Amino acid sequence: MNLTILTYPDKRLKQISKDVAVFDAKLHQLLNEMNKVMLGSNGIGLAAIQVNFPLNILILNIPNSDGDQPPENLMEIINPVIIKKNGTTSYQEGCLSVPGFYEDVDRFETVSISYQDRHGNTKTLDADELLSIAIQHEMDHLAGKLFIEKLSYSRRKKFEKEYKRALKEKKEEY
Ligand code: Y12
Ligand code: CO
Repeated sequence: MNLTILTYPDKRLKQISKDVAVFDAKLHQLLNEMNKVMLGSNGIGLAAIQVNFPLNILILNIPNSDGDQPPENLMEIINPVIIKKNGTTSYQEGCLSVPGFYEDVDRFETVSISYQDRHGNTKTLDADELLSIAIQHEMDHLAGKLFIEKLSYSRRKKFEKEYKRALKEKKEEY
């Protein structure tokens, strides 16, 4: 399995992901490979659609206070559903599928989700702070949405201009 991260404006990122029905060795291999790609790219969260698997899977490894991401902090979240949400907050988000661009995005302050683990066991999780934001960011990917779609008209325009210029400069490097 050689996973590569899809980047904006790749249309495949717009696909709506489907629930995982089979919790087998193939799923475990995908989760393991996603973790390698995420950590290898300095990411803290990744949805399966970002590596072209339109399945309701997201992984997270929120860095601890030393900035480390030990394996025991890895969270594998399959078929998530938000069951409770509260408050509002704003955070400067980044995305491995939109490299080099960070913007403030409004989110719910806390969310509770129900999900399944890699063995199909159903669990619930109450999330706040960065974990809550990361879950909402990754769940948007599962719905085919990127964080840039939540920007105001003027910020989105600014993004498109800057991103296009960065892509052009990158092309000219080769
Ligand atoms: C809060 C907000 C957003 C999330 C979603 C997960 N986002 C990431 O993991 C983003 C990582 C990221 C890493 C990058 O690469 C490096 O820093 C080397 C990057 O690339 C550049 O900026 C060039 C962009 C994004 C969770 C919590
Ligand atoms: Co993202």
